[in-house]
Amino acid sequence: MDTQTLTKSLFVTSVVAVFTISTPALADGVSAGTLIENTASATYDDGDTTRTVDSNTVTVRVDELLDVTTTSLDSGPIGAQPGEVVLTYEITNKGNGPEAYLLTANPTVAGNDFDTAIVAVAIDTNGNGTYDPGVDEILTAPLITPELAAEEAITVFVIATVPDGVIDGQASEVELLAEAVTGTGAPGTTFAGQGVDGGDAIVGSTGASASASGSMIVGIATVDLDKSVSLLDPFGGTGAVPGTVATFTITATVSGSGSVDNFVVTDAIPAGTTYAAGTLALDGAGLTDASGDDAGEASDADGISVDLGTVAAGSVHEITFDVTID
Ligand SMILES: [Ca+2]
Ligand SMILES: [Ca+2]
Ligand SMILES: [Ca+2]
Repeated sequence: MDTQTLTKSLFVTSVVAVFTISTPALADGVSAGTLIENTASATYDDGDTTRTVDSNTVTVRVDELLDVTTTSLDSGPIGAQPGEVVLTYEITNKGNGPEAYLLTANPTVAGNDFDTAIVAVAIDTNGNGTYDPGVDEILTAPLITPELAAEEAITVFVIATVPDGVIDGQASEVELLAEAVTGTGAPGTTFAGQGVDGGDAIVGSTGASASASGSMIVGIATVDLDKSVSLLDPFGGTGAVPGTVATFTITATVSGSGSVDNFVVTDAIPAGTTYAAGTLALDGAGLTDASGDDAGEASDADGISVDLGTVAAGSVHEITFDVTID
C-alpha cells in the first residue's frame, strides 16, 4: 500500500447512501413498477482537496404483489323467503398494482340447512351499496371484476334463489371466492413478467385468493285459518232449523317469523242462510257492514270481508258473524 492510498483510506470522512423513489409510496407499500435507485457516495480529503466518489447506481423495480381480501357486507344473516335473495360482499385489491379478480359463488356450503341456486353475480355499478336491477352490471361468465387499482374496493352482489319448501329458521350460506386473474398460489409464487411494466407478479400473503360467506335465515310467517260454528235455535237449543242463528268464528293465526301483508279474510254467506246485519266483529269489536269505514264489510250477497292489513307472526285474530237459517 503506497502512502497516497493509505492517506485516502484514513481520511474518508463520510459515506452517504442516496435512496430515491420515483413515485410516492402507498400506505400499504410501494406501487408496483416503482424504480428504487440507490447510489453510494464517499468523500475524502486528498491532501488539501476534498474529493467525492460515487458508486454505480443500483436500480430495483418494485414487483407487483398479488393480494386480495373478500368480506361480507351484510351485517348478519339476512332474512330470506322462497324466491330471490341478494347477498352483498366487498372485494379489495390489497396488492400494489392493478388487478382484476375471478369470482366464484358457491351456494353449497357445509352446514347449510338448504342450498340456494345462484342466479347472477353483479357489481355495484352506481356505487350506492344496493343492488339495482337493470343498473348494476351483471357479470357474464367468466365472472371477472373490472381491474381494481391498488387498495381499491368493489361491492359485489350475489343474487340467489331460495327454494320452495324451506321452513322458518333454516339457514344457508353462500361463499364468494375472489382470485387474482394473474394467478394464485402459495405466498411467494412468481409470475415472471406479468406484473406492472413487465415486472414480476408475486403472490402475497393472501395467496391472491380470498373468500367470505354471506348468510341468510329463513323468516316465514305462516297463516292458519280455522273456522267453527255454533247454533242457537229458536227454542234455545242447538238444532239447525229455519230460524236458527249460526254464529261463525274464523280464527286467523300467523306463526313463524316476520309478518304477512295485505291479509284479507273473506267468507261467503252459505246458501240457505241470510247474513244477520250488524253482526260482523273483529276480536270482539263490532265492525260496520258498510265498506270503507273500517276493516270490515258484510252483505248477504257478497259475504264478509275483513282487511287485517299487516299481521306480525305470533298474532291471532278472531272474526265472527251471524247468519240465520232460512
Ligand atoms: Ca396486475
Ligand atoms: Ca347499486
Ligand atoms: Ca265496515
